[in-house]
Parts: sequence; structure tokens; C-alpha cells
Amino acid sequence: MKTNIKPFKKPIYVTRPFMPPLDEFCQGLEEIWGNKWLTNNGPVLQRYTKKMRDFLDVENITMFNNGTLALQIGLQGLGISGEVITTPFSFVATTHALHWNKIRPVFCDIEPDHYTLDPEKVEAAVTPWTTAILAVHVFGYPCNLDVLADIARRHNLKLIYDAAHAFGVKIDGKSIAQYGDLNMFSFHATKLYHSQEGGMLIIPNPSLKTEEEYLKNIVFKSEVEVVMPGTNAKMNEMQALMGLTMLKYVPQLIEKRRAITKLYREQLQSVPGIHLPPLPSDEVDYNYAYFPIEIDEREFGVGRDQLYEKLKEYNIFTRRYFYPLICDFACYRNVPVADPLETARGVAEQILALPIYYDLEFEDVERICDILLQINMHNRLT
Ligand code: T4K
Repeated sequence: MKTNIKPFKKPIYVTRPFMPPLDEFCQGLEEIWGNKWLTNNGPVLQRYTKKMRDFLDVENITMFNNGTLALQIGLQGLGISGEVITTPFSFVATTHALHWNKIRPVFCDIEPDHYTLDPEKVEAAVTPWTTAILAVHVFGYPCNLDVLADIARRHNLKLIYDAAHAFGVKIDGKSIAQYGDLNMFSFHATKLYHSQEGGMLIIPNPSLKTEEEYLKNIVFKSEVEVVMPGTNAKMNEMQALMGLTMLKYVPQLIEKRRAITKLYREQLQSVPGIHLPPLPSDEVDYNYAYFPIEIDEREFGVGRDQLYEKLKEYNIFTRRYFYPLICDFACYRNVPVADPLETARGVAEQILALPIYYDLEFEDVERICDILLQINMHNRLT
């Protein structure tokens, strides 16, 4: 281990978007310039949607200008109302999508290994008003798909996945997008695969697709027919072009993240007070979307928040994804929570997402690990 490690000259962020070769993007821009077709289901979006359908091996795809609106409209299209059981350990947009549909969130605890909804707690939270489960494949870790599907079937609930982090994840070779009644993916710039901003719904029930399309397009059926109150959440041609250009790079983006994850794990596995979540089981092709660790203050020497601040002194900008829990934000604090959320509360206090992205150099990963070790050694000894 090196000592007296200097701060990085340039900031190291928790993530950076992959930028495809500029000339590839420019070729597409030339087409858009020539078409003078910028949005409203243009030719690039149509080509992109078709490519994505093949990529994921799913039929019903509809693209949106971001994941939040995709989820919000998806819930509306499915006619979800009443109570929905969901996780407090996610990006706040998961619950916002419920709120905008006047749905009551019922926050329920998570599993300690991969931070996804704890099925036992889900089952215990079902009431006569429950209409759906909104689960999150947080950090790309798949939820307990079979058990959740069984609970949903037995209680006649819709099963909706916020798969914002799970693009590229497969189970036994099958895309994670093929599970549940509705899947939402985010293609935000901070995601491993992005369209600058963007979102996507996968809807297994074909009849619903039309409804989602109407809802995101101010619900014009024809020039003179508006069929229901809707909104505007369409993906535009530039976004579609970015998504389309990026698609072929997905395997290489995941491979680089796999290698970074491997290196982090090797370097950090024996650092006292750093807990690494286990990798998903063998049948999962994971996407390595994030690299979360948990910090045990007593063993590590400093607590998570102190470490987060100390790392900034080295020009490293980690993130406390996801702290605070959604139910602790001012706008959701008045939502009654029956579950003590013991695991979620513990995880939210200790979690820290370390930098992981395609352009992160392996030497930088080693240096981040050396800095963590240096902070650990120094604070254990003082
Ligand atoms: N459900 C879940 C589970 C989600 O995680 C999200 C979004 C959604 C739903 C909603 O999907 P969208 O409507 O966003 O499509 C970021 C993202 O804005 C958000 O998309 C994401 N989850 C969330 C987990 O992370 P912040 O506030 O952490 O982003 P920001 O701007 O601080 O960016 C983080 C770092 O990334 C920066 O420090 C530097 C780097 N960065 C960021 C941007 C935007 C760049 O290098 N370039 C960039 O263009 O929320």
C-alpha cells in the first residue's frame, strides 16, 4: 500500500456518461438536419425503438423523454390507484411517480444483501386497498422476481418494476425487462447506458401500449380527436440518436464496469469496516451499474458521512445513494409507515456509492482504494 497519497488533480465523480465517437453521432445529426424532423415519433426514434425491441427481445416498447415521466404515465396507463407497496430505498422519483397519480405509497423494508424489497414484508403489508407492488432493481440487483410474482398473483396485484438501474441485466439469459406487468428504464446521462435524458416502458400487455402512447402525446388519436387527458413526455430525435448510437457499445460498457468492480473488490475486501454486498447469483448477468459499499464506523474508524466529506478533500465525489430514505424527505414524512424499516434505515446510514464509469482508469481505482485504506489506517490508529 502507498502512503501519503495526494488528491486527484481533476475531480473524480461518482459517474461520467460514456460519449460515443463524435463522428458517429454527427452522421446521425446530418440525417436529422436533412429531415427537419425533430420530434413526434420521427424516423430516428422509430428505428431506435425497433433496434431496442430486438436488443431486449420484447415486443411492446415505448420511449419517453425521461424515466420519471415514463413511470408516472405507466402507472396511469395501468389504472393503478389506492395503495401501492414500494421501497423507501430508491431515488425519490420512484415515489414521486405514485404521488402524481394520487396513489398512497406503503413503504416496506428491504433485504440486507441487495437492498431490494423484502418479499415477506411485502406480503405482510397487503391490505384490501393494495393494487400493486412497485419494486426497484436498485443498483441493478434483481429483485426476488419469482417470490414477488407469486405474491402479486395470489393477491391479484399488478407487479411493476422500476428498472431504472437494470439496463442490460439478464436472468438465465432472459432480459430482466421480460418480468412483471410493467418495466421502466431510465436512460439518464448518469446511467451506464443513456440517451442524454430518456426513459422507456416495456409493457407485456399489448392492448395497453396504445394507451401509453396516447398519454405521452397529449392524447391525439387523430388531428381532430383527443381521447383522454394526457401530457407531453415524448423522446425527441436527438435523444433517440444518442440512444441508438450507444446501443452497440453496451457489452463493452458492462465489461469495463465488471473489471472495475473486480478490482475494487480485490482491493477492498479485507479493509476493516468496509462491507461489500455479495455479487448477484450465477444465473444473473449483472450490469455493474453502481459500486455501493457500506461503512461500519466502529471498525473503519470514521463514519460514512465523515468519509464522504474526507474523500472530497482528495477530489473524489462519491454519493450517498440512497440517503435519506424517501419516507424521510419532508414531502413524504407525513405518510404513515407501519414497518420499522430496520434494514433500510441501517443501510441508508452506511451506504456509499464509489465512482464507477467507462472512462475511469484502473490506476484511478487503485488510487481511490489506497486513499480509503489510508483514511482507515490513519483513523484506526488515532
Ligand atoms: N428510479 C430510479 C431508481 C432512479 O435512480 C431514477 C433516476 C429514476 C427512477 C428517474 O429516472 P430519470 O427521470 O432521471 O430518467 C442522478 C440522476 O439525475 C437520476 O437520473 C438518477 N436516478 C439518480 C440516481 O442520479 P443526481 O442528483 O445524483 O445527479 P447529478 O447531477 O448529481 O449527477 C451525478 C454525477 O454525475 C455528477 O456529480 C457528475 C456526473 N454527471 C452528471 C450529469 C448529469 C456528468 O458527468 N455529466 C452529466 O451530464 O441524480
